[in-house]
Amino acid sequence: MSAAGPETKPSASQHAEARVPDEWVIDQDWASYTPQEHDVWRTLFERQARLLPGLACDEFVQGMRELPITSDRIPDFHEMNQALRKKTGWEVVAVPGLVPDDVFFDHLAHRRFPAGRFIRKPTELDYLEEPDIFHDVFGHVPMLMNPVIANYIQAYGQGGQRAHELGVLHKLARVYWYTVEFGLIQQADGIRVYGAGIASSFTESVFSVGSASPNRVRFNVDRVMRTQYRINDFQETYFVIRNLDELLALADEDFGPIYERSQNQGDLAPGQLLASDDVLARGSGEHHLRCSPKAVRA
Ligand code: HBI
Ligand code: FE
Repeated sequence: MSAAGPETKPSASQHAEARVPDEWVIDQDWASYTPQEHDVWRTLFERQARLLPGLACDEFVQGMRELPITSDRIPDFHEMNQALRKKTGWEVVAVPGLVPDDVFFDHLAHRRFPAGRFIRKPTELDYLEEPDIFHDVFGHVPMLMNPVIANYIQAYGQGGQRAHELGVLHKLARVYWYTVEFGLIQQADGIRVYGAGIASSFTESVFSVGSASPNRVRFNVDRVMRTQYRINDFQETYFVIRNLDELLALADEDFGPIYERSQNQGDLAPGQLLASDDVLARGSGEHHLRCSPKAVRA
């Protein structure tokens, strides 16, 4: 995902000077979670664990199985990180909420996944503005147990700084959005979820795979880079990869020429389809017709 020519993954030491101060990292302070907060975790975990068989991809299920994450309490990062470090060399660090882009990228480039330490309130189980511990841990960490996703997300962190300098960060962010957050994958038994934004959402996990409303289009990085996305409603279009190795290839690809090609092509609205799209399912669009206009991230 470098923009400056083919590049193998740099070792952490090559990035040592670029390290940002640690002030955005906070102590998880696991002991201070209240019984009510553990209850919210349990509620979310139990309903999602019931739902995901048949919806989540095999790699997600496998990652979850190998992690010491259970319904009965909010995970302790120290404990969870032992399993994660051993498997892919990643670790989770606690942050207060959304962190600035450069800090976010620096963490990812060093295989540290920034996770909210707070958990949503019982009154807002289905919608929240900032990523909380349920989204970040339940949604993202199982996939970070997979070596391919582990490399892909690190490459995204490495590509972020470069994309920022080139003024094309929004384009890279779309690729992250439509893969790491809202990606679908083709499996032998059907289309399945690998994106964390979907996997951690009770309503969207059903919608993304089962509803007739959204488009499901074969993933194509040029196409995705031009596509705006919805930040506070279900996606109108999901992009489907054939297998995780597709992301591995993407991580090694030079994004420079892709950014350049995309300059001459306009942005696409979230629900728009192109003649050149490999459409797996053309959506009816009914969900978004019924809703009032919602925010679209250009
Ligand atoms: N911070 N904690 C946190 N989590 C995110 O997912 C996140 C962030 N800061 C910036 C950011 N994401 C995105 O805007 C980047 O992908 C561009
Ligand atoms: Fe996320």
